Amino acid sequence: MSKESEKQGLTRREFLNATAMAGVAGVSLGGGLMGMSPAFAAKSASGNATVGLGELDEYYGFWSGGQSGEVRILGLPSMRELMRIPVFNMDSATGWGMSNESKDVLAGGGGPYFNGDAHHPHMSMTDGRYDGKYVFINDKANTRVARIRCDIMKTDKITSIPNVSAIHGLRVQKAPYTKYVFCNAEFRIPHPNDGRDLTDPSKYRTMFSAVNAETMEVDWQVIVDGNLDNTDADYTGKYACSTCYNSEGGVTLAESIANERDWAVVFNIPRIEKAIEKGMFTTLGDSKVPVVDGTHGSKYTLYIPVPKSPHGLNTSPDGKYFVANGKLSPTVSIISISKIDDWFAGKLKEPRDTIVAEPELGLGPLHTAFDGRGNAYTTLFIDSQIAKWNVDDAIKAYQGKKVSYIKQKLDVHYQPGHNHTSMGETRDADGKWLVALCKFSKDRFLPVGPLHPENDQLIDISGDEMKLVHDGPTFAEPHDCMIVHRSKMKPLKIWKRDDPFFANTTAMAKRDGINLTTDNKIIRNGKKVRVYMTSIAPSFGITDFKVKKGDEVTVVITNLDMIEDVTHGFCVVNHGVSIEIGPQQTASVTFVANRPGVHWYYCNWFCHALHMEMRGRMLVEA
Ligand code: K7E
Ligand code: CUA
Repeated sequence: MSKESEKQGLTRREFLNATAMAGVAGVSLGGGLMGMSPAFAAKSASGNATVGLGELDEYYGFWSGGQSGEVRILGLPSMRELMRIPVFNMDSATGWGMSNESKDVLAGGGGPYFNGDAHHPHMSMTDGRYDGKYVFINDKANTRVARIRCDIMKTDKITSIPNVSAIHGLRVQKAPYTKYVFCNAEFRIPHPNDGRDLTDPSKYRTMFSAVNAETMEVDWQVIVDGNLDNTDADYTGKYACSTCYNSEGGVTLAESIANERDWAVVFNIPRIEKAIEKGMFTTLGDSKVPVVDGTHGSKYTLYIPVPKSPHGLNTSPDGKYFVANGKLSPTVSIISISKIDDWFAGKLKEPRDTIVAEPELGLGPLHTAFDGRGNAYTTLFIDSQIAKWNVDDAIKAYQGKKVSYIKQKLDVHYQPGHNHTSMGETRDADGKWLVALCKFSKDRFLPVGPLHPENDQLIDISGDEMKLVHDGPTFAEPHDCMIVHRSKMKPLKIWKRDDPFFANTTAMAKRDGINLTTDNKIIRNGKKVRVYMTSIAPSFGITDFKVKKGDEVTVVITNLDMIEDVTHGFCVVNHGVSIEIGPQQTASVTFVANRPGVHWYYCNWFCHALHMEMRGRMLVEA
């Protein structure tokens, strides 16, 4: 052990002690945390997971960026932020929303929109295990679903979901492979929403949608009662289950919370698929997506009454249970998946016969994560705690046996929403780390104005006791995250020349007779000018080009550098033009040259000692 790590170890112990003390004294953790060691020194309390300077993390964490519309990659356990992936937002650094390639992706989602509200990132799976291929994420704000390619860590598809409003809950089909991405639309609207039934909420409906993971088209939709919230899938491919509030069908708050119980709704995927195969579906308005009626009493769904306004829905990694989190009720409802089989086989009397336990955990249970050793970890929004409890013990207690199922309650920072365990939504749940995403940071960090950061906390769950090991601010508003072992990931270090991400641009070059890796040429076509150039540090293949005022200019750049991390940029001063061009990538941007004069363009990604000199002139004739 080096002097430095010894010192960090000591600070760690002091920190843990301070936390334990603060736990007794309520939740005023301030002083004890101020002196904690830097984030990169996060260390498991069992002493086996230090990430030293220059060492690589064991896990990739994918964080949703909430209202920022992006996805972030953190290394765990260090909690170092590694990358931001623009998805629904515009991004000045990478030119997302400016480059033609990103505009093509964004166009798939309708719009134009410049905002997103990204809550739930989830990776594609095979046999209930992460496959490292895609991450899918919802946009509640503009009713969209996006896909990120994990080899290049860029968004490659965005789909606008028809017939519904506000996609919230999102999860993937876990087995046999991710054929579908399941998406819950939250708000109820008239069907179709074309101006009819405006003031008749009894006609409003929402739907559960299955997006095809490869084509990103909506394969089918299911009409439901109530408002859909969160969702998860089982480990056989047969079921998805969604929490559902507002069984009343109300439009005001009071109307929506009148009933004592709402539902967890189970979708029978094979039955829905069979109905669609047989043509037993309708369509709505202009949409061609097959729609089946899964409202109360339908053979496609099962409505299980649970305490009102349930929120998170989580499948245990042994594949046995769906857990619906109570939110307004201090309980979670444990639903047996084999009893769902029994229900659909006609063997049960009441939908609630599928519930095998309803343990009381504390105030405001929102989301539950699992460690693969039979324990569950539930965020208590109101208590600002994580409750660790044992699933089997909770079931025994429900059967009347005298066992205490709560193992520990850990104070976390104010109002935790989601939590997530390492590999915890897969068969590989390894019970090492738990992240709590807290909505407030209050006085925890240097004040930065009325808008405060939020607070991510990392908890070591490898031992018998949960131990808080990291506490760090984060920008608006990570709803959720997902923790993937690095062995599952194979990101590229430089682009492949035939990458489909820029296939449209390559096709355009081909039509223009251009060889992208050798040619530096200007093609004119009336008022359209296409400037093809290469780049190799520290110069652009074309250092000046002339256009006329009002010309529509498309600049296409191919970065010939083969060296990892030598990214160039292309920025035209006073034109709102800025794009990223990674090694071996082709990227393009189109703009109107509407001001006569000399306009310099420059490389805005540091690439070379002569990076400042990597520039050229656009000469615009009056
Ligand atoms: Cu609980 Cu959108 Cu998953 Cu917020 S959701 S916390
Ligand atoms: Cu190229 Cu900086």
